[in-house]
Amino acid sequence: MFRRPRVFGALAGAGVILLALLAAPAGAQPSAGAPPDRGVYTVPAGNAAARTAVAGSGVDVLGTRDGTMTVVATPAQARSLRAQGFRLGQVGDFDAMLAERSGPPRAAAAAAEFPPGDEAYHTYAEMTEALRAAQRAYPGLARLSSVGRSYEGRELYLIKISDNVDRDEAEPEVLFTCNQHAREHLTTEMCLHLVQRFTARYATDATVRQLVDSREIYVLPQVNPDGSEYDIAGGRYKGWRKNRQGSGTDPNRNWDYRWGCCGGSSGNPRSDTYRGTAPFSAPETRAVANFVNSRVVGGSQQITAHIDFHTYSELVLWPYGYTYADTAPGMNAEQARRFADIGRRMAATNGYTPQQSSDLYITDGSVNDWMWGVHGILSYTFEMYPRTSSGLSGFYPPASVIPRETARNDAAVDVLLRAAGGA
Ligand code: 0X9
Ligand code: CA
Ligand code: CA
Ligand code: ZN
Repeated sequence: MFRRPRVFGALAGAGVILLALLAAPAGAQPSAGAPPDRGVYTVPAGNAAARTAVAGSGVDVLGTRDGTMTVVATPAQARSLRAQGFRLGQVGDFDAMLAERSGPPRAAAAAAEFPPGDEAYHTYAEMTEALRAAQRAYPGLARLSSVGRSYEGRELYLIKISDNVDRDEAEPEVLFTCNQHAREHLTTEMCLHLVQRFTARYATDATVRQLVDSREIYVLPQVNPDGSEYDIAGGRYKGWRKNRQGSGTDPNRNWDYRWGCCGGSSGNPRSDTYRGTAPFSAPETRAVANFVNSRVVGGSQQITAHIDFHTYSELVLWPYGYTYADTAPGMNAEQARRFADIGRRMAATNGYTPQQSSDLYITDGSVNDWMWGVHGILSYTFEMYPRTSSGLSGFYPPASVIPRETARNDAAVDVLLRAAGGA
């Protein structure tokens, strides 16, 4: 099933450019393709329409909590928001904050790795090895495959966990996806924690055993491995969100349901919410969608529930994202109530705040809208730890929080796995 990655010629070329970047003083070079002198700001925006206006202005929204957004803006974007009446509070300089969080520059020749102190986070190679190890240790429970390749040619690994894992049994199927957004590294750890928990604890934990025996669990730890590797290349964080196709497509604006419909994405390739040239123009979203499409068996979708993990803000979000309305085509009042009910039950276990995703701001072309709108899959977004942050550090919490913040979602995940059976 596995072919050898063939990207690394191209990557070696990119490495030369990186070397040139690293030769410059730390913080002097903006991220490739990004405008210089970007500032991190807080922006009070007390209602969803105001937040949609801020998100739609082209700034990079880092997090949203209690009516205050944290954004990265160019001087022109900051001026324009102020001219619209928004009160911006300057938190710091984007590149200076990244340089500070990354620590002293490392030898450019070093292999891809997280900055010193953050090595417990998994690189793509380490994530791959962790999945292979799970399959080796639990061959009857875990089966590794790939749904396709990223733009730069990396395998998009998928691991299935169930009893009789090699058989397609008549059990509700549940999908967990992580790392659509490159810099949201804690989510990769979340997916790897799920793999660990549902394999290593199978023999001793009755809850785990009952869930694994009665469900077919699919975990896809890195939807956007190119972006994720780029974000840590050279041991220096770049605050990168998108994939690495051209100047980058936001995977979570590229799904083929009401794509680009409603002011919840950008048509500007430089924007951090660029929706791409067409629905599923990103190979990563196309590949995940092909996998989900392939789970329609005998006319019925086998996957009944899904969580897409993001950071940060500690939220449980449900569709639709493209409209403020609670009900819309494909979402009647009873279905909206079910989303809210299960969303609230999950949030009660982890202390997150439950809401319809458009209560945050409008997003179009997001994964949840496609999963539900096209396939009727009960699909949620979790925005993980931290609850608030004064800037980029929200994406780069210390590795010491990984065990606590991933285990924090165990009970919520179990609620969803049970709900996947119709409960
Ligand atoms: O904007 C996003 O894509 C997500 N937030 S993030 O800060 N991680 O980028 C929120 C997506 C929620 N929207 C839907 N679920 N529709
Ligand atoms: Ca099974
Ligand atoms: Ca099945
Ligand atoms: Zn995200």
